[in-house]
Amino acid sequence: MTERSAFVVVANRLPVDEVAAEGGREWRRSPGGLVTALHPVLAAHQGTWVGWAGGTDAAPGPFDVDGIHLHPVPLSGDELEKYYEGQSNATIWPLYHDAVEPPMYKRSWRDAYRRVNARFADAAAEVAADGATVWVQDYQLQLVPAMLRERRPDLRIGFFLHIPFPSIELFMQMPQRVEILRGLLGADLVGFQQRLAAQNFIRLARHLLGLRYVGQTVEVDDRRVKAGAFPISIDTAEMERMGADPEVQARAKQIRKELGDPKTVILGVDRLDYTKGIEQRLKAFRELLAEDFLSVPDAVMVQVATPSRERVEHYQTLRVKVEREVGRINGEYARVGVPAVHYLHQSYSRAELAALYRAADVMMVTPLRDGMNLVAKEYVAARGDLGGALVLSEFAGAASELKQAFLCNPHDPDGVKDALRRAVTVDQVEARRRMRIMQRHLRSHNVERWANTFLTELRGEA
Ligand code: GDG
Repeated sequence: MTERSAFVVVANRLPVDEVAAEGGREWRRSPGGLVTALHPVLAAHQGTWVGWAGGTDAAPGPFDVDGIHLHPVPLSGDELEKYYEGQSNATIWPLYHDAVEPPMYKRSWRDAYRRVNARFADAAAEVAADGATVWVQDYQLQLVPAMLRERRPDLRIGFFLHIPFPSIELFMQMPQRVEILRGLLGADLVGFQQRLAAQNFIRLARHLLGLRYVGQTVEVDDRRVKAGAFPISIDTAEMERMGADPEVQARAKQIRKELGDPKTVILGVDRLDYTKGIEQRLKAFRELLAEDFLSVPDAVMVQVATPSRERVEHYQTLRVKVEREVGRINGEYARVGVPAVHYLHQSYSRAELAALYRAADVMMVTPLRDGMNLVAKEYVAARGDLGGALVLSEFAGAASELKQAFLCNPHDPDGVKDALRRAVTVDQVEARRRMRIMQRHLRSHNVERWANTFLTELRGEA
């Protein structure tokens, strides 16, 4: 029988990657804030992480990495297409991001989502010890809390949504709306990035199911379900260390040199996703070039667009649109040997990202809607030199905390241009002042605090 744990994390992916090693392949912990934050809690409780290991061959049996038990859940090729690419990423993802692309609804996707969520709930029920705390993560697994409660009423169940939670009007589109809401209400504590999202959820419970609520607590079947805002963060100390690393700094210098030592380097780093506002920022850059406010080679833009969800149609269309815009800008404004936009549809190491952050005079984070946006926080933390300026969309969760950024409405092209103009021309004293305040905030509000706050509240110790 599997060893049972007092603390269990359930997430779509396991926090490990399979890498080539001497004598075959082995599992390594993947970099990422969530696993960094949860590792100490998992290690202290002989905790287990339940998730998909990647791949659609038979899943490996349970194994340990760095003191954490990993419990793989298998997915078939058909399930990957319907549960993950379909219901999770072509229905729920666009709907929860204000339907900036139209959500697609399919019965077979919903069926697969239900089937896979039940499998995750079975696995969690199997590995959780009596009275264990189980923390379910994100939009792929919204049915798991209720399914798990049905199997194991003794558990303390938390759920955290990493993406926005939409208004009632939008949520009501979803054919599976009652099932999803009931799924989430299976938890004792439902966490969101923003207060507004928690409010949307509570009001929805009244609107759709007629449930009573007092403050942030909904009453359902003689139980109380609490909703709250728990804005996620980064491992600030780690990003500060990376930014201060002499090798990273040397690489940052080299990057600037390779770019032709321009006066102004403008940077974007995102998964290639239609919520991230990549086209909007390219357009702002193009118009400032057209107006001669910026000119090549004095100013160049670097856009890292990490490949993402490449089999989902909206992502294929987006790629074509972004690449067309990059081509247009370079066609009009590049010189031989000096592109205006350096477009990189590739993945990079964390150290290379840190070097890019250190090399950038202006970081543009312009999502149309984003739960939080960790790139904005990473950029600030990497700038121990107090250099650089952050342009940030009001529609990113991060905007509620990073108030000293140059905030803009990404739906308003003049607003984006204005923020970029101000970030490019800000005087040093003012720029350093803004950076310093944001860094102070991130030092106290790091991902460890996020996890502790959520878990303290979940265990009723708050
Ligand atoms: C979801 C929500 C919320 C990017 N390219 C590379 C790379 N990255 C890293 C970044 C950052 C992370 O990926 C992206 O996090 P974001 O928060 O910016 O965005 P999502 O992926 O959409 O995340 C979001 C988040 O969940 C957490 O709750 O903030 O709102 O949408 O850490 O640095 N990392 C590496 N190579 C790359 O090329 N190594």
